[in-house]
Amino acid sequence: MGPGSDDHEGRFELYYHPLSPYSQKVLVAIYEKGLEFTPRIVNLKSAQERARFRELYPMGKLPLVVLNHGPLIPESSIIIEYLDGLGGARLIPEDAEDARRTRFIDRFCDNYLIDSASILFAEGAKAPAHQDTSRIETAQHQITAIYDFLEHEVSHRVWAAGAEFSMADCAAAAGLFYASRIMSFRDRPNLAAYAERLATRESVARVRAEATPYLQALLTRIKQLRETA
Ligand SMILES: N[C@@H](CCC(=O)N[C@@H](CS)C(=O)NCC(=O)O)C(=O)O
Repeated sequence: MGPGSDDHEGRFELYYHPLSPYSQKVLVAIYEKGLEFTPRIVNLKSAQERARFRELYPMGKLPLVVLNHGPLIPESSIIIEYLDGLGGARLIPEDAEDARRTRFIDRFCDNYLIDSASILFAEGAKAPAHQDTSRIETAQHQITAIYDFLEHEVSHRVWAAGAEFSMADCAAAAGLFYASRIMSFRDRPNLAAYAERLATRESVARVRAEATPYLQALLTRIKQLRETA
């Protein structure tokens, strides 16, 4: 199961990049469900690829699902809702209250964790003289608040939104992959244990293993740029 080269009825294309956190969130969902898909890696740093991708989807945001003879499906959470309809273990529970909690933690991880971690990562890639300190401080405060919130949530749950792995964990895994490299979980034992459960989950481990060569290449490039700055 997983990436394949032949398009056929029912298979969807996924435009993504292994380093993009929102792409990672959707890949975790796909691997959880064991769905077949046709991978289309897009490097948005290439002006040519970015322009070509914007012709397909004017917002130019990854990930994007494209169906055979069907509509475009952008937005990671909406993609996961779509994937839930295809079968496999549910990532958005049927029970209304469980679904509400799952969607809330998913939004929370997207809007605050992933976005703040992305800001810290982007600022960290700049030479110190070019870093925006107030942007960094705001993102650090957000991540501190998120860590505290998650520490409480996973003190009484195995997964972020309940007993079963859900869309909330897909989003948390993507955010924590980056945030934990920049800010430690210091004095938050429940969050540290949850992060360890995520890291050993097959779907998450696979997504991270696929991202690792890209991450290493990026870190090497950042180091070289900073040395020559
Ligand atoms: N709300 C969107 C966010 C997607 C997003 O921001 N993707 C990033 C990559 S992780 C992107 O495409 N950035 C390129 C850009 O903003 O130009 C989702 O959940 O899919």
